[in-house]
Amino acid sequence: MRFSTLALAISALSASFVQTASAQTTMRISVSTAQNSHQGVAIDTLAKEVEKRTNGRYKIQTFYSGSLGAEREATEAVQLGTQDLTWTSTGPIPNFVPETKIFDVPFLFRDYAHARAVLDGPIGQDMLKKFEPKGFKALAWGENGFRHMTNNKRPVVNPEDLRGLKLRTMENPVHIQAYKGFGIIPTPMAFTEVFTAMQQGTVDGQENPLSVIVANKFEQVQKHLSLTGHVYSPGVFLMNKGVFDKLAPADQQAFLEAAKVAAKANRDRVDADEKVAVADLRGKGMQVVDKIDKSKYQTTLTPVFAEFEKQFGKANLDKIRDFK
Ligand code: EAX
Repeated sequence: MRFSTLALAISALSASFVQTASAQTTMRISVSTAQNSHQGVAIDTLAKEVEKRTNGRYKIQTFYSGSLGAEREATEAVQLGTQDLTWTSTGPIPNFVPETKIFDVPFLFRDYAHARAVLDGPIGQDMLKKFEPKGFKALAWGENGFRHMTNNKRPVVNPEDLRGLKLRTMENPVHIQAYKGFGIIPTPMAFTEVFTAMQQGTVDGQENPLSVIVANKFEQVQKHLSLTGHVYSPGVFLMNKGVFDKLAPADQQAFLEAAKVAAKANRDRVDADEKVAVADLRGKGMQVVDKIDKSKYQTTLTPVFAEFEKQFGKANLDKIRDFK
């Protein structure tokens, strides 16, 4: 073989190798709770599905327990582009996309079927678009779950039992406003500090879905759980918009489809957790109040709901409440 042909063959081969090597991109994603959880399943499934659908050209490294920062920091990092992706609850999101606040109104969603239908329907899909001007591509809604109250002071049966409790809240203005309506002393703080705060008695308690309570072993530092289900907590898969926009159209589709599969795995894990969580937590020594008259809690919040109707528009709240 003439030298020049051999040289051409070698350069073509090395070019294709460089192309293959450079085509492999590694991204990072994080959640604020342990891997063995509904949030861990969400990002593990996303990583698996993206790698499969892009034939290994995109790998996603997964980080748990807030190791890349709590939800607010991780969301900021994704917005800045120093982190490619995160899965977060909507806790800190009103600080980035204020329109999402409406989803954090207590007792807005009837049950899981209702919440999922709203988020996967036109209302929720339109809301995902509102992330884009803020530098995010919101790939899909995930799920954190209906939130319940825990504390170390006393059983909470009626809303009056909440009065004076110092509870950690997410850094979410809607939650803080509502919990004040119960007479709670809200103490906003990043999730990564919550376990220690309860252990040291800095706060009397917190509120979170059963999946979070179980995954983070809160029964070790909390005596009382009340199944208030006072608010639904959506999750969301966020990607830096610039990174997403640079993807080839087929890869953008791959990320979006992967996120849909991951959202289903995330929700399935919440369903599975909720079947066993109460018995599990009782077995580990928590006192669980499972007969809660939600109408009493809603009545207590009447003045706050009047505020929310002014803030969000009664029609917009009713559109969500009445969505079938
Ligand atoms: O992992 O900060 C919170 O309470 C959120 O529910 C978070 O997703 C817990």
